[in-house]
Amino acid sequence: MERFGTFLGEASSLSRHFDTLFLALFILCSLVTIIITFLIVFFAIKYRRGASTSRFIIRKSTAIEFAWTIIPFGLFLAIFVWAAYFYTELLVPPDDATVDLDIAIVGKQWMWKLQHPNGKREINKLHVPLGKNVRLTMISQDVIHSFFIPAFRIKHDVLPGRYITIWFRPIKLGKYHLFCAEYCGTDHSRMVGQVIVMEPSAYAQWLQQK
Ligand SMILES: [Cu+2]
Repeated sequence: MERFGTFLGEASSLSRHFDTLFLALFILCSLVTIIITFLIVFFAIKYRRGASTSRFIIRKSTAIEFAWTIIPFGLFLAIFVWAAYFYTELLVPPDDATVDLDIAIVGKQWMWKLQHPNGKREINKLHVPLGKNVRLTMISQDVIHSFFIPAFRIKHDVLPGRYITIWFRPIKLGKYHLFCAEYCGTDHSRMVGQVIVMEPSAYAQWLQQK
């Protein structure tokens, strides 16, 4: 069963971490919104035209000023550090020696071209073995594209003239959407594909097929 709050399947080792981060950010922002909205409405009513409330007593509290500046700052800074940590996780595989599979990807208007280590190529389809660390080295042939697999929670811009490396470890068999997430021209909306997670033995067999 899917976890509450997630409408997408969690199909990679990083999915859950990004979901928790998103949930924390959502809750924090909701609290800030609720508190500020409440205060706006509360003061608008309290100091409405004609209200008998005194407008001349001004009490200053440095402690309160510091508290409402430093506490939210600290909370949002923590979210930033948390997000930066997992962004680094996405870019850097746990250890170079633990990469099981290297895939080379070229984005172009309007398709994804992918190549496996033995030279086998595919277009708009990516077959990967379950439970293995897959490293993607991506570049674009023309404009900026963005490689996006929602179920894996991985998305990264693919640029012309610069290699980008990200990685993932699929934890669930199945077929998943692959999108281009950066508007790249007329047929951007058709620049879609499929990621197929297979048992390692089935993948090995598939790799040998002509
Ligand atoms: Cu594109």
